[in-house]
Amino acid sequence: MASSLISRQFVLSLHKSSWLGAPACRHASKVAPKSQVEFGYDGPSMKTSVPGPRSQTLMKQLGDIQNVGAINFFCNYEESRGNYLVDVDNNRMLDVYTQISSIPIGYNHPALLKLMANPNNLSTFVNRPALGILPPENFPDKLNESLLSIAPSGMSRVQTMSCGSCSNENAYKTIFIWYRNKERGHNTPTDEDLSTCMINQAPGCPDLSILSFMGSFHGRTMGCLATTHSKSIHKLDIPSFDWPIAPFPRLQYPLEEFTRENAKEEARCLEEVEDLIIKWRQKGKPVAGIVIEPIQAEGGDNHASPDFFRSLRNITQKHGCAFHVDEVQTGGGSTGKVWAHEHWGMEDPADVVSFSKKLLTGGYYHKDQFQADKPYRIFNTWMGDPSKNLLLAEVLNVIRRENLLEEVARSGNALLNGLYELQAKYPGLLSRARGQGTFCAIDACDDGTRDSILLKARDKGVLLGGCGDRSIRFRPALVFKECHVHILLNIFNDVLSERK
Ligand code: PSZ
Repeated sequence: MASSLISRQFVLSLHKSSWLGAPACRHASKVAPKSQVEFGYDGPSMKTSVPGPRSQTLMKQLGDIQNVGAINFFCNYEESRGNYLVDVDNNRMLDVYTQISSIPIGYNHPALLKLMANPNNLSTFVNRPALGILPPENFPDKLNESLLSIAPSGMSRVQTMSCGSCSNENAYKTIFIWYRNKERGHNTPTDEDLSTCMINQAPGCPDLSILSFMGSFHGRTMGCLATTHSKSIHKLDIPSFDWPIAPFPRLQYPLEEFTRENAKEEARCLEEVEDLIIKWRQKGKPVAGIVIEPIQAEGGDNHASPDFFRSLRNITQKHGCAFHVDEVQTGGGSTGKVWAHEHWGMEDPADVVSFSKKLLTGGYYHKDQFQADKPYRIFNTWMGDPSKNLLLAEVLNVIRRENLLEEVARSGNALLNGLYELQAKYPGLLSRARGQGTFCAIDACDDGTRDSILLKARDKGVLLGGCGDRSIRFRPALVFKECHVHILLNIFNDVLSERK
């Protein structure tokens, strides 16, 4: 059976993975220190350029069925381990992009394989329930063990969903329901509300809005898309809402050299937020909520200071809008904390926090008052997937057992320092190194250079992602250790030195 084969291979790899094979120091990077016992491989291994011949054949085959324009290559998930993704041409790449930032503890983690092999868990994987009507007996316990054990400050309620967009979409609906009940002073709709909503008219379908930020990404479903402003290709030809869009701060780097300018830039954006709230109220489309990513990810890894977020939170309270923090990409540990908003140091950081990706299940936490007032108002067939909660509970055990958040802080520090060194060494090529934990990025001089660096790095065995106009982003799993940082930096340096 596939899974017993995998476990046997793990046992073998446990014996031979002491980093003896780590590449020697070539640049910024130090000799890779010995890792703790690792269940993965000891470095990239490339047999073909990527995509290789087998991937190309499969691409043609799938091309007869779907659009394959976005496919990079086909993967061999059975052979992938830890930080290494193996493709169908037997290329083994250090994965610093992790399925668009969504693999928490690497590929084929032994703890997760063990969980899958436990007969007591089989029924959870085989029988997918319609959670909103027929949940399994262990559902409350599993929620307590998984999502509620990491609930953001001030929140003890969570609604699971299937993906990030679905989570945001339903979180917006929750916010609108809360806002209208607040306006009414009670939660009983009028007959007019009930009849007008059936024909998409006010007052049943009120003209409320969600304020979002330029450069943000909150998903591609129609409500979410109205708050997504990262790339025009996402939005082209799709009808949308006339909702307010505020500027997101554009910080200058290095931060310590531009303290005054950056503070001024953040104050400008905050002022614009308040102006927009007032303007949209006057237009008759009050802002029911503000949605923001703690670090704008798809939009180019744009950061703002804790002060900015604290002030924004105060603005939402002053104007009676909900504050929705979208942690779909930042949540799950890669910033060095489970939630990026923890870096703001607030007791009451948000009203709603959405998640997906590294948390395996989608969903959102919310304050008690955001609980939908009637059944079936927030509802769909699956409402999440209990098998993902089971996996998540074990992922959280591994994170605690292996102190992975400390590890992320350590690797993140090594990664960011390495990026500082590389941008000093290649000033015409790289700039604006930035990050929190291993959630790091650096800018190339233009988009063409960025794209070619990404492809060259891939052919040398390192998978990276792009974001924004010309940023390179680093999104490793939480098991990415300092030794992996050095492998990454050495290869990245090789790519850059060839361009010089
Ligand atoms: O191109 C795409 O559709 C992509 S590439 C990366 C994402 C989507 N990220 C998803 C995402 C996110 O980063 C944030 C901050 N919020 C919401 C979403 C939507 O999540 P999914 O893709 O699960 O619907």
